[in-house]
Amino acid sequence: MALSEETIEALAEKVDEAARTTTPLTMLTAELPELTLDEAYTIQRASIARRLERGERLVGMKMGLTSRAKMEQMGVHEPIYGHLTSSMTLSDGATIAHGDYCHPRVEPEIAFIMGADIAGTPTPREALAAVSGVCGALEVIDSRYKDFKFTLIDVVADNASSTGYVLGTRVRPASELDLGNLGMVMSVNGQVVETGSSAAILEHPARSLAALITMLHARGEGLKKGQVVLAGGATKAVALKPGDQVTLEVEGLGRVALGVAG
Ligand code: OOG
Ligand code: MG
Repeated sequence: MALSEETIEALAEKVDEAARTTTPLTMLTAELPELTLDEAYTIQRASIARRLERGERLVGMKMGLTSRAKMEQMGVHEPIYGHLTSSMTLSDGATIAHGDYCHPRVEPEIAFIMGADIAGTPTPREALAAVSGVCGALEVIDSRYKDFKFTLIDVVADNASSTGYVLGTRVRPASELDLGNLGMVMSVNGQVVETGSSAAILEHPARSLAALITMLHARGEGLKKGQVVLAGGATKAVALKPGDQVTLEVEGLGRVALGVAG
C-alpha cells in the first residue's frame, strides 16, 4: 500500500525536527517495515522542502556509501544520495561546536564543482565534462538515528546523514589530475587516522558522479551549474570529539581543515 501524502509529510517532519533539534530518533522502519526506497527518497525531498521553506538554499548533492570501507562500516551496501543546503556549508578551517550535533563523524571526500547543467544517464567521462573543478573535502555526517545505526531505507529518508561539509580552497580542473588515484590522508590532532585513495570511490569518483546523475534522472531531475557534489567517503568515517583538529591532504589538491570546539 502506497503511503499517503500526510504520512510522507509527517515522516519528513520527524527527520527534519530530529536534525533541527539534534534529538536522536528510532528508525522509521521500526514502525513502518514496509517503507520502500522510493518512498524514502520522497521523504528526503519533503524534509529538504521544509529546510528551503526556512530560507536555506540547495547548494548541491552528495553521494554516500560509494566505498567498500563505508559500506562495511555502516552495513549498507548500496550507494545513496542526499541533498546539500546552504546551512551545511562550512569554510576551510572552521570550528564546529560538538554540542550542535548528535554524534558527528568526519570523512575524507573528493568534491566536484559543476560547470554546466547536466541530466540523463551520462558515462563517467560525460559527467566529468560538466565539471569545472575538483577539490578535496571533509564531510561531517550526523545520523539522526540512535547509535548511528540504520537500514538503507532509514538513512535515505534522513538525507544520507548530511549535516556539514568543508571544501578545500585549491580547486583544479579534473584534466590536471590523476583523479582515479589521488592519495588521501586524514589526520586528527596531528595523528594519521585514515589513509586511502580516490580509487576507493566506486573505482573512480567520476563513476560516483555519473551514478548520481543517473539516479536523479529516475526522478526527472539533474545537476545545475555551480552546484557542489561530494563523491562519497573514501575511507571509514571517524567519530569527532571536542577539541579535535582534523586535516585532510589530497594529492595535488592541498589541505582542508576543520576544528571541533572543546
Ligand atoms: C551515510 C552517509 C554516507 C558517505 O560518504 O559514504 C556518506 C552514513 O554513513 O551515515 O556520506
Ligand atoms: Mg560522505
